[in-house]
Amino acid sequence: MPEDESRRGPKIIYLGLGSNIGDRDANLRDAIQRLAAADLKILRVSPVYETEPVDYADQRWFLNLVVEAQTSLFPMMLLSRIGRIERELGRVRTIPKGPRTIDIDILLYGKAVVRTARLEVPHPRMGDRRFVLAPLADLSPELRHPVTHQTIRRMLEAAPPQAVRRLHS
Ligand code: GSY
Repeated sequence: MPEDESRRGPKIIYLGLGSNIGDRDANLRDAIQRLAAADLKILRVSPVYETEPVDYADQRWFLNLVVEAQTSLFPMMLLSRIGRIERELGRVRTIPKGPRTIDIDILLYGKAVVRTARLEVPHPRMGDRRFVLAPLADLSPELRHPVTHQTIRRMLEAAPPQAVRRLHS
């Protein structure tokens, strides 16, 4: 992949959203509304899943979904936008990997590979997370990971066990 993949024209991106504090469903909807902008067009939203917490088990189950969007924002600008929306929605980082009103992760940014101290894309842990892969596979099962070239369907089949339950479309 050319180094400047992230710089040529609008890109299709996939964002993973999660919430496990307060009205989880309302938090997700609020975040999607705030993400939508002239430079970030929401294309599709996956079904919502209720998912067992990973990493830090002693917390409420999450609601997770994946958004497909088209954006002209460069990756670091997208990261800043996301950070602003997380703050607006009252996200406070207390326990690392712990409860949060909203979490928005950049999963994929076109076919770009970004490796900086602040941002890694594709998301480095997406292959271990059914809470990401299940909703992503609902949207784009044949999409390929830009580094491993595995399809999302195959990544989901190979992912470690985690309870995830689809709630509604
Ligand atoms: O990285 C996203 C925040 N997060 C989640 C999540 O969104 N869903 C589940 N099921 N577990 C999680 N652990 C963390 S950290």
